[in-house]
Amino acid sequence: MVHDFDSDGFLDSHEFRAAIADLIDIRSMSLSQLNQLVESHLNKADRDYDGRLSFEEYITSEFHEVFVLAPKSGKSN
Ligand SMILES: [Ca+2]
Ligand SMILES: [Ca+2]
Repeated sequence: MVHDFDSDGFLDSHEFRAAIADLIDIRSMSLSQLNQLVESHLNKADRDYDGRLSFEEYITSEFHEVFVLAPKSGKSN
């Protein structure tokens, strides 16, 4: 996984946040919005509730599609 910085095979919440920050334009959202986004997507994707995402959770989660579809460089103004 690209964002698995410590190469332990899991995305923890910090790595997951970095993944989101890398894939969508977080400058357009507030910190609380970002925290909410990270938390909600992590909770949805974390199917075994260990607080981190395995590769399987990562690739099968709906946020993976969100990431793929996210207009990273989209500028609204
Ligand atoms: Ca990791
Ligand atoms: Ca998990």
